[in-house]
Amino acid sequence: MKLELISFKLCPFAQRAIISLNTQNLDFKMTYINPMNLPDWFKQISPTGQVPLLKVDDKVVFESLVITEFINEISSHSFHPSDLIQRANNRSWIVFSSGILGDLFGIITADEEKFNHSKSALFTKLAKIEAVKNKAKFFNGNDFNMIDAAFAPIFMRLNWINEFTNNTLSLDEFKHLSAWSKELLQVDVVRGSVVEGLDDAYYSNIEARKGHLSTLLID
Ligand SMILES: N[C@@H](CCC(=O)N[C@@H](CS)C(=O)NCC(=O)O)C(=O)O
Repeated sequence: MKLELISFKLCPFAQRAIISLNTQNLDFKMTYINPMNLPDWFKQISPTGQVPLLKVDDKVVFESLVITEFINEISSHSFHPSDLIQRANNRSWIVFSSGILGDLFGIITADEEKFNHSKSALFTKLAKIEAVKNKAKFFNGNDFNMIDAAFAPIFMRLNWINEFTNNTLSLDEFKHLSAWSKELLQVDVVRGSVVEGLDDAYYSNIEARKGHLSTLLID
């Protein structure tokens, strides 16, 4: 089976797929395209016009959560917990995590009023995860699971935003999330899931969006 993942360098949804492919040790070709100049071949094969897309031989799988489930299904072992209720619960929180990426988009792009709205929506969601997260290293314990791959791109961006500003989105009030974030950001497959210098590209992206967050940037 030939796998090719198509994405933009900055896409957090695709980053989940990269982390999952590498966690499961699957060979794949990575193809980055430019969001400002989408190639015609991409427009022809992408039903939504969005990335990530996983090409599997001559078929296309889209939607990051479907892609990560597919990656798990073709792997020799599952990186979901084996308990069925725990697994369903993990999947629920994985879907929930996509809403956080929506809040982050608002935080990066919006004027002050919408920024405050997105920040408050983000913190409401973070508080709900804090309430269910325990002291374990990762979400379920010592094993790095799909849910960890789903949340890692979020924590990476929160960490960057806190570094680039005066801790605008500090996780200090969330003890378990802070510890989980720290663990996730040290994992090799997480660190290796972005191209070199992506933090700088993220900074430039915040600047270029000219939203409220760009006024909070420090050098
Ligand atoms: N629900 C989709 C969301 C993917 C998504 O929003 N991708 C962004 C890039 S990070 C995109 O392609 N944006 C371009 C567009 O919406 O036209 C998924 O989970 O894969």
